[in-house]
Amino acid sequence: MAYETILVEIEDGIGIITLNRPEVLNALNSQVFKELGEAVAELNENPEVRVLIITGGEKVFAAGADIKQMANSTAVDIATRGRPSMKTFNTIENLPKPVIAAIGGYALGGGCELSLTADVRIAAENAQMGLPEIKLGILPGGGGTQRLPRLIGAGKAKELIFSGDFISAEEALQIGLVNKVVPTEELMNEAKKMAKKFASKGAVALSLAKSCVNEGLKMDLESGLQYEHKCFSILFATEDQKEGMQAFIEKRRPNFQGK
Ligand code: DAK
Repeated sequence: MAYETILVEIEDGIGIITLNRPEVLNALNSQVFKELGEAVAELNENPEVRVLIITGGEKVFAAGADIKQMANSTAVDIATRGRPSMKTFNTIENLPKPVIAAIGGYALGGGCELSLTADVRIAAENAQMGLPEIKLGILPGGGGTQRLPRLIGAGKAKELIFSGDFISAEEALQIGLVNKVVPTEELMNEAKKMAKKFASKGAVALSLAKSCVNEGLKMDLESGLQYEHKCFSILFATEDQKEGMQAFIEKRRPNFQGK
């Protein structure tokens, strides 16, 4: 499919989506949300693609939702037209394939919230992250008040949300907002390296492991453990489980087929 606001490539089983509105620091307008949702769904359908990377390249991830597009919206507009963007974020979060956000430069507001929908965040040394919505008289409405405290705890999340401050990649690492910080020019190589490591594993096990963590976070411990046990049992009906354990016994690398 042809897109105007994003670039989509497939490289060695990795689907790479690059936000592409550099003139406005990759601000997320309704077209970006729409195209992003479509691209993610398309890559999900493609059996060749085992892991996704979402990035804006080394210079800027995304400086948030498009303020110029949002400025004159009414409450009714937001309540009704905001749904496709929420849907895109939810689709990414619940995608059965691992998603890595590769963050260079600004990841602010909706940009930061987009990165929160990924499973893993890799930040370049030049990354600056934050939720500056409060400075615009609004609050983080793309999941920031919900996903951020679940990731880094309520206290730190409230500090970021109430102040609107930007934090450096190192600070983001310290508070657990990102998984690792890498030299800026190495951002995509590092993201691809991690993606390849994930891609070499069994797709069904990856998908169910992701589901266990995501769904488990919504449950009490006992229910989560029950859910995990069901998913664990299901994996014993896969060829990948047989292959993984046989490969261990035969002292060779497993060749997972995602079946
Ligand atoms: N929207 C529109 N344009 C933006 C933009 C944005 N978020 N960020 C930057 N730009 C544009 C600038 O207007 C400028 O365009 P021209 O003036 O050249 O036409 C160009 O990008 C370059 O920006 P600057 O000249 O400002 O560049 P600087 O290096 O001086 O400053 C900056 C960089 C990132 C510090 C600054 O641009 C900035 O503060 N940007 C705004 C950051 C921000 O407040 N972001 C939060 C936006 S609110 C939802 C989903 C998501 C959301 C809400 C609901 N639902 C699911 C319902 C999200 C809301 C938000 O993100």
